Amino acid sequence: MAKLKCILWDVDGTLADTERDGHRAAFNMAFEEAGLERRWDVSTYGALLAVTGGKERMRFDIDRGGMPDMPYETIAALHARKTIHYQSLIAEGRIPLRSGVRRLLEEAFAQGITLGISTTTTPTALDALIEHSLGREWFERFAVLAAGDIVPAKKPAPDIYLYALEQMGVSPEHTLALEDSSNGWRSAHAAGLKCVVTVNGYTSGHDFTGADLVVSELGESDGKAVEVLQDLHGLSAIHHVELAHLQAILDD
Ligand code: XBP
Ligand code: MG
Repeated sequence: MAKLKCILWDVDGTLADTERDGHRAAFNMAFEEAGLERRWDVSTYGALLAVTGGKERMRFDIDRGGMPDMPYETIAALHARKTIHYQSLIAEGRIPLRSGVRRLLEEAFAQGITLGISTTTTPTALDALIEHSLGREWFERFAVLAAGDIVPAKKPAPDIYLYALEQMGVSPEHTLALEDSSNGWRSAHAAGLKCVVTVNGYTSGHDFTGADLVVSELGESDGKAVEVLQDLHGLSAIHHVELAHLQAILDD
């Protein structure tokens, strides 16, 4: 019997390219509104993505002298405003799903594969993306929405994946993770999961040594062929990532 019973999806960078024009833009809006001079430009933000979690990212920037010091309560309040701005940007429909995401989600759902979310993002930011980019029916279709501060240690710690697995009652050997970053891949790997990585502009230079499959996109049958950047399972000639490929990776 096929091993694949569950797919756990990362959100930022995997479901959609939310970081540059979503999260980064929303942080800058919150900084401006609060009268702070700091702005995170595209390349600065790329470096800051080494730290997962928006509040943790701000603390990191403060500690390296990028922003004035402030107590946790101020960081949390600024971050709450950032999340509201992010929700508005998402509601405007500015950030589409990445290619192949809806196709694979729908095919897996139709085949009875358990689907879940495993992300460091704030739950209300995740809700906005589900509502406006995926569709409200997906609130019911995901078996678990594991997000944000629900676990104390964010990615690359395995905690959010372990939490999602426990909530769904599924074992790692029956589950595949979909990620876009090295922190995400390390988190999934540390939780004992096989992992397919779809890179983006911020993560294409990351180290994914040991990841099962690294591709430029999930892709579509009628689109251009995806670039296979790393492959451990004889999938180097694929045109786009299909459910059968994910099944083959788990069975291998
Ligand atoms: C995503 C993150 C998040 C977002 C911002 O990582 O690191 O911090 O950048 O979200 P991953 P919040 O895709 O690995 O989950 O500001 O809501 O924390
Ligand atoms: Mg990600």
